[in-house]
Amino acid sequence: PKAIQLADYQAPAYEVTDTHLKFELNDGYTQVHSVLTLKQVGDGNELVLNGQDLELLSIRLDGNELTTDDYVLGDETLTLSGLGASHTLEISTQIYPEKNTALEGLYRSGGMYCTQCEAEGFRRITYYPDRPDVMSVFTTEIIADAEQFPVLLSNGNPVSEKTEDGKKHVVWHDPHKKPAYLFALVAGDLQVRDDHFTTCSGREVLLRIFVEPQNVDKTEYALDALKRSMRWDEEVYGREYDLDIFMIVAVDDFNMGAMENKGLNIFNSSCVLANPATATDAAYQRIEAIVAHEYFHNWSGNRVTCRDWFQLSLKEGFTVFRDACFSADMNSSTVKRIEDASMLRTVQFAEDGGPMAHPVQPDSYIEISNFYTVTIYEKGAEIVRMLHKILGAEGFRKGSDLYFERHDGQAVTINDFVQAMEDANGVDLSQFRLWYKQSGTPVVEVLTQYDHAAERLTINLRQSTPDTPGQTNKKPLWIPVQLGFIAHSGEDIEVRPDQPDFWTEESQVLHFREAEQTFSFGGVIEEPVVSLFRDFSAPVRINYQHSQSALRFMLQHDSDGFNRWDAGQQLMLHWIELAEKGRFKLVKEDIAALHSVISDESLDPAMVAYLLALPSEAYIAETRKSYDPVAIHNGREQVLSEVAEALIEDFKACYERLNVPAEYQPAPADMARRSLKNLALSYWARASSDGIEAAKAQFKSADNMTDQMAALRVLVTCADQAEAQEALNAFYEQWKHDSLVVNQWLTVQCGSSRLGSPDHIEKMLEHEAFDWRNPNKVRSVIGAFANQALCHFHSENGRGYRLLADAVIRLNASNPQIASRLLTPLTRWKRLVPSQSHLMKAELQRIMDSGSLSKDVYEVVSKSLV
Ligand code: BAL
Ligand code: ZN
Repeated sequence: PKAIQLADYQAPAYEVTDTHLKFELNDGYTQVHSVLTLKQVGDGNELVLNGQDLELLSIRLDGNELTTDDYVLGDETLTLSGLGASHTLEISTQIYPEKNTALEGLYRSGGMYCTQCEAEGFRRITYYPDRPDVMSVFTTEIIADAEQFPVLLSNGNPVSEKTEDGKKHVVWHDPHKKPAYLFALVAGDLQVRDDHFTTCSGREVLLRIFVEPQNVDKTEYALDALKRSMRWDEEVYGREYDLDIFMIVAVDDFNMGAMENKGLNIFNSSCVLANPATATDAAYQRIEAIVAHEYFHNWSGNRVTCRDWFQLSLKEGFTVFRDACFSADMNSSTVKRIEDASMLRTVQFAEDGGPMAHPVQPDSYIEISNFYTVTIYEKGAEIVRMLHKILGAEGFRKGSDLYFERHDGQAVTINDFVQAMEDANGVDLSQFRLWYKQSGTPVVEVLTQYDHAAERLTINLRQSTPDTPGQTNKKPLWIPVQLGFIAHSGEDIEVRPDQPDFWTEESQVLHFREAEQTFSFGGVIEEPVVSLFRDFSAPVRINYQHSQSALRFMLQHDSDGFNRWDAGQQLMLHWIELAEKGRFKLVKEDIAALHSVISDESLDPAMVAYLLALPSEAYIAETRKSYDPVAIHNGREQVLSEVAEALIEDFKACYERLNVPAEYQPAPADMARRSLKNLALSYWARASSDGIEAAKAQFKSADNMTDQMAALRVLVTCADQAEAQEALNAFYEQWKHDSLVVNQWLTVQCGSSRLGSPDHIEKMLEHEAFDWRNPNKVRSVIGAFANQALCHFHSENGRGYRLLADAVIRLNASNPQIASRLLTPLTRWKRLVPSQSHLMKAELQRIMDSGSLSKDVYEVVSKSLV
């Protein structure tokens, strides 16, 4: 397969001003008739249409039927040459949604039809210029059996509806120009929950969530989150919704989390359905964030879209930043920041240091589906966040206003976004643009020196970015360093650099812009603890050795919640390293620091839960140049047990204090209480049989999934094997009718470092609840195993790797996107200890040799083997 290059971008010769689609959904096959109004807008008289797995029935140009002499039909294109200024092109194709297991284009999920067109799914529906810079006004007619498919949906507003001879016909019209990737169609026997929203200018919008009948009682929270998102986007960005109707549909078989199709968002049911009995607090928070994310795309993605797929982060990075700020406003902003930064440091740093490392604006790809990555999304969001820090809230808003005003209705580039920020604020962001072009995680080395006599502190900063595939000799970046000085009293003292040009008072940010810079600060009357990169102000690795006592001090006193948490993480990383060397003993100062955190009732309980949680095995691995996953697991387990034993009375008391009867509410304060309660339970149960009994009691009596699942996880982790299995069996009996709950049940065991052995995984692949066609099931079993049950996945005999490779080979044929995503853990082979590394590489090679690979899998495997 050939790589596509950003440098080869050419504007289209023709635009499609209007697109009329007619879908006839029949049992076993679907016919699609399109009428495209073409207008020449660029150089050339050639029109290239994309098409994949289509049966071409007929093609007419300006009413005349064309023969095979009139066009060139390639493997994945249909080309017409010698065209004039304007034409009408009519095409009929036949497709087979029932056989579509890739879940791209039009497919069947259970009893319904649905679509997924981003990035290049529309070409599996009909021949079309399937590229985001071709924006068209769509009218869609759907014809289907009235009894089986009473609900027929597409983008925009409904125009007409009738039933004739047992067939239902509906027409939808979307007045807003859009690229084909935002097209959507749904047909099914669905129930709807309705609500209304009055926009800031007083327009009434009908809000509708369509679900299968058994799920109507799981729609309230998403609707509520939608209304909050709509209001927030008006208040924070001045963005109003622009159609009379906004629809969400829940679908069980879905490759992604959700999709922002204009006016008709389609969601993976796991990212939208919730009620207290079946969804955990984490699921509620995920739903709130994803509903907001998809809604925010209406402006950042749909009204202003991407010129080409190299610009994917234009909409994704910006929209992730927007949804993160929304979630921060709805909940605890510090906790949200900890969660996001922790994920970035674990997953994105690993990607950025591996064979698939790519810039936030890549310059080439083989399969664009492989680039829906944490780099494009989360690192992209961090870049937007840095702009926000550099420009300030007001300056950033001026920039976003200009961006939306200037580019509404256009398909644009990342550079257009930065240009709007630049023009609105009169700043030069040329150097800042490098963040989009250079891959790899920058490393910042920090040296501090305090001169007591001169009352002066100096900070020396040096930056470098490691080589990554295809990139060497990187230039210095503009790195915002949010900074604080903490006095012995625990209070912050004023930060006043001698170089005011490099300092923004509003955000307390130092602008670090050269390979090496030294900043000095006068009037510092005592040696402070230096709190660097507060709020995780830049996505970099920091090399700065705080002493153990400084870390304990920060854990108790840093006014910046993120750094307070991070200080604890650094302490714990050190403990785990010592434990791996057989030299760990929790000292009384550590116990005192943890005790002061757990007993501080003035703190947000959700924050306390994070402060007391050890770094994940995946993050620990990410901090090492080379790692032994089993040693990490054992070291971490030892530290967990010592902490549990040392603070057993604290954990017990904390659990008992917070385990109060209360009606379940998915509200921030209640979620925070449950998170600390369940963390305390997990430590208590590790250290005592009373804790296990408390978990059993909670498992039996819980009236909400957060508490029930937390108790089950504790039993799976700490109870003896028979008791753990008994709880799992009881849980399955209780919930086997609910597929989303069953997924959680699969995850808790397949991701368990106790139960998730290769034998167990193979058993679960044969279980009645498992289904290879459903991506959520695959993720719950194989994804959980390979990403969470690390000591089993990395078993010495290589069986874990073999199991994953077998799954990838199997899915390569049916669902390449999922196959390629599952592969990620195997791409890390170079960082593992040699004994594991060569076993992993051998499995990658076996995949490579296994026969006809999809572009998706080929790209990841071939780049990983280099
Ligand atoms: N655009 C694909 C799904 C999402 O990022 O919203
Ligand atoms: Zn998105």
